[in-house]
Amino acid sequence: VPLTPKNESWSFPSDFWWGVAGAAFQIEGAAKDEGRGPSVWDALTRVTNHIVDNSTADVADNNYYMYKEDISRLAAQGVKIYSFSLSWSRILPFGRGPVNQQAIDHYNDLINTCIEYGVEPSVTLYHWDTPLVLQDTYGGWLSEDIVPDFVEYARIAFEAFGDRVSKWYTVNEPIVFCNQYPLPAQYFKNFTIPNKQQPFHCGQSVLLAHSQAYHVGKSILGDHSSITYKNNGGYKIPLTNSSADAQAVQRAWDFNEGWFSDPVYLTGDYPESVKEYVSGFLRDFTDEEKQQILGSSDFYAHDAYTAQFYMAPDSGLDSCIGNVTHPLYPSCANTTYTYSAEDGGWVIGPAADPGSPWLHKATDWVPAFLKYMQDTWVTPSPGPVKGVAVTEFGFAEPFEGSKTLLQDILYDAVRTSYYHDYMEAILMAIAEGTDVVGCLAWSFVDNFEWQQGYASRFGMQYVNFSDPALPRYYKASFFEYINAFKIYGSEGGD
Ligand code: PNW
Repeated sequence: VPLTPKNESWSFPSDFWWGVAGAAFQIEGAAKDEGRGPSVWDALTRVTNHIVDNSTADVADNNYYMYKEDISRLAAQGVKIYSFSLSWSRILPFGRGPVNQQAIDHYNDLINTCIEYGVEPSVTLYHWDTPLVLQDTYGGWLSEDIVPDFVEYARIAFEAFGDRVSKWYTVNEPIVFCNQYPLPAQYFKNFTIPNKQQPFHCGQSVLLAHSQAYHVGKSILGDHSSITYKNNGGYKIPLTNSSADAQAVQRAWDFNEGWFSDPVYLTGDYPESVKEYVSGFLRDFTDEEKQQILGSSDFYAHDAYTAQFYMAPDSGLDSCIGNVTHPLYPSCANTTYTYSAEDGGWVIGPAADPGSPWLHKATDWVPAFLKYMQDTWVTPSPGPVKGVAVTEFGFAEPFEGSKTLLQDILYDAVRTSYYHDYMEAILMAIAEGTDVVGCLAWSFVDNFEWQQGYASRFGMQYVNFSDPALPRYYKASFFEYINAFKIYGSEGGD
């Protein structure tokens, strides 16, 4: 049989951008070095049993010192974009006030190293590591006092790095870090806001801070830049075709994505269902604020890992809102989470590592998911929004942590098939007319996976955390990901 090198109906558009992502707290280490101040996550790693393996990120991947090696290993594979986050408490150890020049020097060198190696640097300003002092002083994101502090931090970063960085993200997944409120009881000051209201106060501060930072960024960077924030959540599938389940799905979109996307892309304000829920405890946005929020994004960025089934709970559609059973659940919505291999005629694939029960290999759903985001927030937006980007996607190989042979660890068959199928799904979506503009794989190395510590691994490179040298090794999934662009990209194979 003659070889057909690729599916002829699929290809990445020539301006499709792609790369890999990581985040400061999860990889940097050097927690007390070169003037870095503590963040809330340094504190959370000291709360007994808050992290499953009671580990800290004091060293993590030691990327603060190994960034040159890390960047060269990405360049060696032909990776186009390296997306990383800045540590706010490294740049501003007290959250505001004096700038730590060593941090600016560090990130300058990191960015310059990327450019030397032909890798485009891309920056997220905030990936969950609030300077601890701001949490203690006014409750972090629970208070609107954070807005001017965040905007000033953003201005400092745009001015320092904006000449070399053109793709910026203000905040990573407000759905996740806002639903982490309330933080562990008694640990931080009690700010007297009832638990179920806290996520919405956080979300309000986020929308104000993001949108103001967006406008400051545009005025500094100009129009060649793009700035957005990263939303998060799975594709939502009704468990049955009942109207109650359809309503539950809509509520879930509203209380997850719509909570942040409707204001930014559609109306300047929350979805009606959210407005109704928060009325009485959250102030309304002013008209000027709505104007500032609407249109504060250049493309739709979504961390689109997975899909979930939703159904109407017996206890009523509002019963799950604000019910945070696990701080990393993105959703306070009215959902019952089912993940049988087959349900309602729809398939959701194997679960990831037991430490990440929210994550299933639901790649069959990706074309519908991407089209949903385009049809719901991109196309109807009054402003110019350049398509949908998958700014994180990845998988925790089941039981990878219990493997002992390096050769078995590096053969990450489930993660590899996840990337294989996911890249096909993106190509299919593009062929069907969805404007998918780029993607970033999570993550380029094993790292500190928040409450899972080092017990859950998302890396396309293995890191041996018991060796002080922290050696990196490419896993099979890394090659699988790269191959998609060699086969279907405009740059050709090699
Ligand atoms: C992302 N969910 O979080 C984060 O941005 C990363 O820092 C993290 O390491 C990565 O995913 C893997 O967990 C998510 O419940 C948290 O759907 C929760 C969900 C998705 C992503």
